[in-house]
Amino acid sequence: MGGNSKGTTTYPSACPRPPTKRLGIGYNARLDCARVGRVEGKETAVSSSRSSAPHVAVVGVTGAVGQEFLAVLEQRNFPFSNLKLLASARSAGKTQEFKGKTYKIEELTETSFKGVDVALFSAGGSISKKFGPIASEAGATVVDNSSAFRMTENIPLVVPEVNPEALKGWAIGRAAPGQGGGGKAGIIANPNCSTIIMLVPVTPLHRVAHVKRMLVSTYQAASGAGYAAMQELETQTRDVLAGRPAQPKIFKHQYAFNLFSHNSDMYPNGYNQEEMKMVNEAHKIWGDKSVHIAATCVRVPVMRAHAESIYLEFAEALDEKKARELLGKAPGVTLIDDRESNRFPTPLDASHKDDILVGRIRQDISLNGSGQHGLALFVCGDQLRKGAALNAVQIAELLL
Ligand code: 2RA
Repeated sequence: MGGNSKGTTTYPSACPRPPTKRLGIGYNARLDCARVGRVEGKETAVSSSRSSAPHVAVVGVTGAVGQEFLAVLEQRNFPFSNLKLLASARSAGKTQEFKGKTYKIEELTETSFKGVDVALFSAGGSISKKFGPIASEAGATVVDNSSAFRMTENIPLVVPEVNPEALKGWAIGRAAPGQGGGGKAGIIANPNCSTIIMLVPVTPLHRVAHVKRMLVSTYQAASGAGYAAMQELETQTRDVLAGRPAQPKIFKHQYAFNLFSHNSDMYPNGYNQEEMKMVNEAHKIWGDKSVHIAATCVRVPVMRAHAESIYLEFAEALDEKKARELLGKAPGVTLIDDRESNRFPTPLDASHKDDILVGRIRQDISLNGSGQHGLALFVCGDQLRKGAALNAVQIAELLL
């Protein structure tokens, strides 16, 4: 997809295949795909079917994802008539530049959402739990980046390239029922970063050959734990290089020159919360609990893009040539798969990019001669962009 700064939208060269019945999807893939843009270093504009541009609020604007929301809104030229920047009392009164204008950051309160059409939340689960329903009651459509509502029934959990049909009939703010419009409104959940980064490249393969089993290992960047974790990585790296002891504050372990099992809570089954998010969210997004999924999530000393090693077992034959062809035209995916020069995706390549980078596409040789079908991939995606802010803004674009 491409666009220009004059407010027109061009269609992507590669829209998703109309999904198969197996995924239970029946939607206008071409129309939905038109809303899912790629930045590719230039400003991408999205045309709107609304008569007036929405009043937008960003909740948690001083955080790492909050700042990325602003970058993405600006780069994609997201239409807005009014912009409200909300944060905790601590940040209220500070200023923020956006599109050449200076905005005053306001304290998030119960009256913050009067007149707001779309509210992008990234201020943690407890803030979302309290203020998400308040914003929605006030008439805003909420796109929530926390885990507060992801597994709640009737709350859509959406990756625009994967299940845009989950938003069929939804509308932004004042186009919602009770607001003079006929669309559905309320809270929409943005999936966990690791889930998004996994499903964008895996879904085009799933649609063709049906994933029976998926094993994934993540290599997760500091950004997933927020600004403080990014600072901790930098400070510890400097300290260790200067011969000073590393002082863990955010994480229990030394972060610089180390890696450790993901910092989320452990469950009695031996998996941590992040790992179970990948399983449960993938089942909800695909609308298919029969796919067997297991994850191992690891925090690595990388600043802002996650990597994942993904192993897929398919119901039907899918060779690496066909997989490369499918991924080469999948929206939101860039192939970097050059065996000759040993060039494959890296977190640095993926940083500040919209697409998920995919490479190391190879047949599972352990299944040779068994009649079973397996492929391995290595993917990298910017956790703050497609893993968080970009995906949320793309969701809002689907509703314009
Ligand atoms: C992480 N789950 O730990 C987070 C980001 N959403 O990387």
